[in-house]
Amino acid sequence: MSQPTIESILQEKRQFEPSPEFSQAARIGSLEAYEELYRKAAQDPAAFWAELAEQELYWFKKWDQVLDWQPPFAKWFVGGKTNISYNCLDRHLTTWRRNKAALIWEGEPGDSRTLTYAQLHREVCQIANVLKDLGVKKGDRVGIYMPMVPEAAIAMLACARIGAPHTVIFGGFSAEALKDRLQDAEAKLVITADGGFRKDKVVSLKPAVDQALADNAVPSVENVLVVQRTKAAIEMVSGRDHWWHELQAGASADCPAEEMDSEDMLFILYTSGTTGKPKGVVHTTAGYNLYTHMTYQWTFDAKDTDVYWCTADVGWITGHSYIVYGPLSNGATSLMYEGVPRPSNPGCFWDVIEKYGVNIFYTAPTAIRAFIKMGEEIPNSRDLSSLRILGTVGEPINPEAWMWYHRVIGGGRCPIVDTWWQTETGGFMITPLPGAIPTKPGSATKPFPGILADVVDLEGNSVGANEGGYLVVRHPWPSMMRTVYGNDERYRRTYWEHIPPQNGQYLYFAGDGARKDEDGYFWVMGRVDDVISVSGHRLGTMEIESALVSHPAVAEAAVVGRPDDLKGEEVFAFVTLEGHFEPSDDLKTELKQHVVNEIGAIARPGEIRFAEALPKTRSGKIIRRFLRNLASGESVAGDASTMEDQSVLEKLRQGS
Ligand code: 7RM
Repeated sequence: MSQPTIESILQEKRQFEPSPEFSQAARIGSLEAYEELYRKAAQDPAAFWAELAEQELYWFKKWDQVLDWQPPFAKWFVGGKTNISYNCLDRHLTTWRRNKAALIWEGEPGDSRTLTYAQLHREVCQIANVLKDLGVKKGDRVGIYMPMVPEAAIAMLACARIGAPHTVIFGGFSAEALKDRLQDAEAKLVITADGGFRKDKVVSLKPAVDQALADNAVPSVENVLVVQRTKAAIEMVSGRDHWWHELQAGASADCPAEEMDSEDMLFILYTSGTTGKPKGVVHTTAGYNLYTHMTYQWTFDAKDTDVYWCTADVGWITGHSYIVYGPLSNGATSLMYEGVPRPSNPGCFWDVIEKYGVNIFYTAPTAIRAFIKMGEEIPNSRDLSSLRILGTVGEPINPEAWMWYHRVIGGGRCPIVDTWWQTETGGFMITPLPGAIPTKPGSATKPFPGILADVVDLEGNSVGANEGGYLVVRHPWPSMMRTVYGNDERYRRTYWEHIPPQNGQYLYFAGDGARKDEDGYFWVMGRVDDVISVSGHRLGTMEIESALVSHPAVAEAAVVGRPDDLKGEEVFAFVTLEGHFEPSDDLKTELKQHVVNEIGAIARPGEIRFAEALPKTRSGKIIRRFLRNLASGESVAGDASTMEDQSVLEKLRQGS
């Protein structure tokens, strides 16, 4: 029931049409309307985006040039001046939305808070002034390491307001991982909290910041701003650390939004790739604003009365684009929840939907699979009738999980938008528009207007219907990443040269395998590189391997994903030891904990297997294909003749 196989989805023939009532009330209400939009956009993408940019965003100054494309480097709305914090806040204040709920927050131990647009604006302005008082200037990077509290969104918007790019680091990352990212970004200030509540426990955050900054490891950081959430006893370093609430209390609520160039950096977000170090994905101001605005509006068929809930953490791109920027730019009501489903509270999601009358619910397949296990009596006993659209993201959804979601959560009446996209793409790339595109369980359906997606071979030629290939995009789009922070070459290599450009035609290589069926529907099959997905969290196998070999006992490590019913994939590590270390269960436990310390709990190996040697080619490359087979208990497939030492496989099979 974990990852879909080609065979299983090739047989998937079910199709679900939106109801006539739904389509009638929808922004894009028929397949013809979608196709017309798509055609118009594909003919002249720049003109299409320019028209929307004019209609949908506020500009201090209009752009001179819509698109400047010097492959693989794109600039959108060149010469324009705008500010995403202004578009998310200020422009709503002169409308009836002034007193509309912008953020509804449900905290873990039962506390909750609602911030109207006027209230959110006020707090953002205050914190923006606090940042300025602490010496943060336009262009300075600010690290944000927070639990799921409104202050996380406030911090992001405050940074955007003064033009200080933020880099949000997921609160589940360890001090080591935090340090790496703060160093790479050369952050000037860090915003954190004493801790947060996670799965019935208080988790600490500030001590990890202290540890990351110890011994002046990140010399660029001058100040730390600390939100009081758990009231746990923490150390405050005098002169460096400041309480958020204390500084906020003395701060003016008057802080005009900085006039940003369209291409000024809005944020860096680190994500895993094939090689060791995470990449700092760079997004800029105007294009990202426009694209997350439009994709939120059309994909979730935004109505002003909606309560919208995305269950992601703000530490991931989904939280950036679809908890904070996309919804708020549209003047929506965005719900933020601190909790996660767990055995002690298996109904918590449905309670939140019932309590707030959530209309649009956006979550991940891994969560849906966990709910299936817990039984449908739990959601069946809650009132979920407010729901009108369901969404899914993060990994391929297997048709069974899709059907369960549709039937049990959606009551058979809610369109499911299966949104394929990435940290790098900024916003939804392939997704149904719910009033227009009939859905098929397991398919993300069709590209968003303006997105020239395709499935190709390694030469960049489109493959035929139902043939597997690589998912690519043939034309730049407004929210595409601009570069890898500080590393243009890595950007070029990773995304634009994997499939060599031909006659100056560059293809964006997403790293996913896919096929297109006879109706032009996309079926995303998963990563084709060494990136694995554990509970929808993206992890590079190299990162985990580096963490393992940094332990004195480990000589060599190879990490693969093992299919898992609940998590999609689980981390499975093969490890060879340094001569004087003996395999033992204690050592396994120690190594697992070591990975947690180096990266964070999301990367904890589910299993470690000690080996005398790893299977390698004659040129010394680890043959992961074999290890994947071994990890999933399958027989080793394919040709083992390139292997240097044939006895290695046999020993691995018998290994403990
Ligand atoms: C938004 C996000 C990106 C990777 C991507 C895919 C996988 C995401 C879907 C999906 C199939 C989907 N950003 N992925 N959404 N696969 N169907 N609807 O997840 O940067 O963290 O990950 O996630 O492999 O390349 S991410």
